[in-house]
Parts: sequence; C-alpha cells; structure tokens
Amino acid sequence: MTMLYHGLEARGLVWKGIFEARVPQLPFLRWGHDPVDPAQVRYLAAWNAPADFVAQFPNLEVLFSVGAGIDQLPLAALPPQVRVVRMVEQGIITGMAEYVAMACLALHRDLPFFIAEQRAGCWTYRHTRLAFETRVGIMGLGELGKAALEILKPLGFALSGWSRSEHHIDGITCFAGLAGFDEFLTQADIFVCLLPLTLETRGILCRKTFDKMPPGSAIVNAGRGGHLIAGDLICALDSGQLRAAMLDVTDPEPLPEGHQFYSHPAIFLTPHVAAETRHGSAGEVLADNVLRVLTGEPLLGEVDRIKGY
Ligand code: NDP
Ligand code: OXD
Repeated sequence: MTMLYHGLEARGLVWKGIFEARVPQLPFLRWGHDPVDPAQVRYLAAWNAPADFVAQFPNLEVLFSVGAGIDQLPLAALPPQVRVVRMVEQGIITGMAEYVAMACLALHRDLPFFIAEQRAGCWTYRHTRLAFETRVGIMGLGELGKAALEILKPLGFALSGWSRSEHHIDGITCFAGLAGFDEFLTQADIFVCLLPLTLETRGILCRKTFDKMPPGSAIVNAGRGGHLIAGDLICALDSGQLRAAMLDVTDPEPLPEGHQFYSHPAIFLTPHVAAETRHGSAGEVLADNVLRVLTGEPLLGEVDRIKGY
C-alpha cells in the first residue's frame, strides 16, 4: 500500500519528509522519481492529473487535491467509490484573507482611479469614503469566505454573504440559494467571488448578475476563471455598470498573450496567487488526513461528489 504524490518537486520533498516522520508505515512515492507499482497506490495527492493518469491505479481509494478547489481534477473519470478530499489548511486560508483585504481596500479607496490619474500625470482630488460606507458581499461562505469576512469585519465594512445553504453569522447579513441571490446582489458595492466551480456556479459572474448589482459596483474573482463570462465583464465595465474588476483567476490559465484583460484599464490581474498551498502546513494536514483514513475517522475537507464541492 502506497501514497503517490504528483506535483511540484520542492513540495514533494517537504511532504516526503513529513510522511516519513508522521506516517512511516506508508511509503510516500513521488511520481517521476520513485518506482511505482500502480496496484499498490491507495492514495494519490495531486493538483491536476490527466484522466488516464487516474485510471492507472485500479485500487485507488482517496484522491487528495493539493489545492482547496477540486474542479481541476478529472473527477468525471474517477470511479464513484473513490473519495475526493480538498485541501483545508491555514496557509491557503490566511493567504486568501490577505488577498481579499487587499482587493477590497484597494477598490474601496479607489486605487484604480488614483493610479490612472498618476499615469496620466494628473494630481486629481476625489473624495474618499470610510469603510463603514462601503458594502462588501462575499459569494461563498466556506472556509475562505468566512476567513474573508473575519479580516474585513474589523476594518468596518458593511458585510453580507451568499451561500447554497442558510448560514447565520454574527454581524453579517446572510442570503442563501437562488431564492436569496437577487436580493444579495442589491446589498453590496464590492462583490467577492469565493465559490467553488460547479455545474451550478459556472458562469455566475455574467451580464444578468452584473445588471442586478448597484451601478458602479466592483467585483473580485478569486474563485475560478470559469465563474466569469469574459465578454459580459468587458461590456459591464465599458458601460459603467461595473467600475473595476480584480481577477486572480481566469479561463484559461495562463491567459493567452494579447487577451483583452491584460490591457483593459478597469481590470487588475494577478496570476492565481491569491492563496497558495504552503508546503509545511499543507503537508501536516495531508498527513493528518491520511492517518484519519488509516484509522477510519472522518476526513477534513471531504468533498460531496454529488454536490461537486
Ligand atoms: P468551501 O467548500 O469551504 O466553501 C464553498 C462555499 O460556496 C460554501 O459556502 C457553499 O455553500 C458555497 N456554494 C457552493 N455552491 C454554491 C451555490 N450553487 N450557490 C451558492 N453558494 C454555493 O470552499 P473554500 O472556501 O475552501 O474554497 C472556495 C473556492 O476558492 C475553491 O473551490 C477554489 O475554487 C477557490 N480557491 C482559489 C484560490 C486562489 O488562489 N485563487 C485558492 C484556493 C481556493 P454552503 O456553505 O451552503 O455549502
Ligand atoms: C486552490 C487554488 O484551489 O490554488 O487551492 O486555486
């Protein structure tokens, strides 16, 4: 019985060390480095894997995502009995909270406008607001959405959130499901997407959604590129319905050379760096989870394969 890792070499080395110390009974093999008997592979940790790659392991029991999302894995090709686990670790959570704080403060304090004025050589006054005058709506109230709310709350923003099921969070106006979506969209000036990419959420950042937001709203997408309809965003920005978009994720990644997003004055891109899986903390979480599998305990971050997240 073995654990197989597929991904960045530096991370693999750190994780091998952690497994040797914490789970010595389970050989930790690195794809491309160690000889692998496919029939022995019970656990696989990967960020991404081609469909035929997963099919090579007939006795696979658990597929661990190296990241918090799982949509990049070939789940359709995975037998239904294989369990899928996403990464829930403090490095990703803290990284995302920092990114959301940065994005919301930059948009709230009109940084895009002031940078544009500077580039034009203009010293232009514009009245600024305090955080309590700006409303931020978080789409997705999971690990990352909740961390985003926690970092934004002490800054004073007026906060709301939207999720699939009902949530009750102190000091946050919560909306749920399709029934609550339209009202949620009237409640904020900055919308932050921290949803998983599923059949239900693909394309959710589209014209119909933008039209229901207050005119001049801004969006932040740190979920997945597939949440956003690119052409609809450009139209909404060009018409002024939206004033700015901060995008950490795009479809595809990397964004091809010459793509309109690179040069659009109201779009601010980062190359999928909002939250990175940290080698040390994530390796400990993976080892904890593998120990849980071995002792039959519930897993942290197990995905409901029907819901898709
Ligand atoms: P979780 O699974 O913890 O949370 C997902 C949240 O989305 C839940 O609140 C869930 O609702 C809500 N949700 C799911 N489907 C719907 C729907 N159809 N309608 C409304 N709400 C919905 O995920 P995480 O917070 O850990 O991560 C979220 C995503 O962030 C990842 O899937 C990944 O795509 C992205 N990500 C991006 C990174 C980056 O660097 N840009 C880094 C890490 C993650 P409910 O609570 O009711 O279940
Ligand atoms: C993740 C990501 O899902 O990096 O962890 O996007």
